[in-house]
Amino acid sequence: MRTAAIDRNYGAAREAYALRGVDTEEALVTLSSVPLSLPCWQGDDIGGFEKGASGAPGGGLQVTGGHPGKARTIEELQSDLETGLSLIPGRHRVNLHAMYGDFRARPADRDAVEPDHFLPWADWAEERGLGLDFNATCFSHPLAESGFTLSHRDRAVRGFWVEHVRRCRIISAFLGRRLGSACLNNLWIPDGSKETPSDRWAPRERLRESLDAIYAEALESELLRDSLESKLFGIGSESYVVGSHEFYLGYALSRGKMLCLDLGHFHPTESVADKISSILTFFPELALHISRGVRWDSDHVAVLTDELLDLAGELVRGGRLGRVRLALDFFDASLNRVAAWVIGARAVLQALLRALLEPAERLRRLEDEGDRTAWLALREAAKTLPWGAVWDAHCLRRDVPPSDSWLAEIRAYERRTLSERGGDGGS
Ligand code: RNT
Ligand code: ZN
Repeated sequence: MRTAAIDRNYGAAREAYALRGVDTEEALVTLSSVPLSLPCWQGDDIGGFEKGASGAPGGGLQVTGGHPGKARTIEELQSDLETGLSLIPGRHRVNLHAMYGDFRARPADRDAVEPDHFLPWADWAEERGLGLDFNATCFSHPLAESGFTLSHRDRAVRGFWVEHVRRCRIISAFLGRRLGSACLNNLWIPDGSKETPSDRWAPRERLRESLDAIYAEALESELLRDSLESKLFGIGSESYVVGSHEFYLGYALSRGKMLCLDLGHFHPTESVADKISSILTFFPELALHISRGVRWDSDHVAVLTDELLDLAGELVRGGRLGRVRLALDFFDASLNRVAAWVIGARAVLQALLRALLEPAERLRRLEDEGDRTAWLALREAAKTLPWGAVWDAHCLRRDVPPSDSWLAEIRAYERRTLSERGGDGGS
């Protein structure tokens, strides 16, 4: 669309919102300040760069599709991320996993990873003014094949994973310091079983001990934050997951850690949006993994669903946007992987924009007055307000293509770069 048309449409939209008591300019200032953390693992189907990596992540994580052009090296992944980031309005972050270090000169098993393995990422992020977040990789490894890691019955196996996660915190602290931006060190483990175990207690007791050993080191600071991600079930852990929501709720609250809620890690009809006000009543902050489960925790690319709108509304209405860390978590190999980042991130930003443009004050007043009829009428009317015109204007101001015109740049990148890599990553 022409710039002039976008300007014109925006002018009309601005007026339409003003009539409802909404300042679109203010909404755009807030929107511009929200960072999203992009999952590096969407770029290579959670393959990672370790020597001898099998290619399948395990731990119940399943990536489907074989679109050509998968990133095979750090440099390729960085180039893909740069392309994706250039098409998403705002300043964002990249979420790394321990398996994405540079192990070419100094191979290391998981219990030997060090900050040096992540220097190419730190240098790259520093040069581009990006923040980095980090995750321990407790899957895709022979010692995770039993389905248990930090709660494994064998002390030696537990010790291996404790050492891995302990080191991941050191790496996160390094990245946070180096970039001057708090690195979120998130922990998710696959531990669980296909059948209901006779003993649900012992693995949870062991997980608590392992976590206490990991967090014993007082590394947490303004530049390192720890979060723990629960799960309901996984492929191979259908009946029992050691790190359940209740487990981490108790652990995090008692230890001063942050919770991470993944949209795919609850019963399909359970609302994560509804949990936020309960959690933030007791916790200072909350981390979110924005994912889209289809029938199960399938990690589809985020799109503008009612669920996402509801979540964004909850964060914005409560004025709690500053207390959440938003990360995307999906992996889809059935489409252009760079486009997946762009589609997912733009959807999350659009959901936030729609929430920021809600006639919130009026709705709240009607609710307080108990006028349910007017409240519902206004809420429905607000859905038809021209938020798309505000979005397009935002894109132009932030120097990214509006609407779906960003796709042309992805296609050009695909022709120029991705096609050189061959089918299914060329390997
Ligand atoms: C798995 C969790 C976890 C992973 C990433 C790759 O169910 O959602 O966050 O997706 O660590
Ligand atoms: Zn997740």
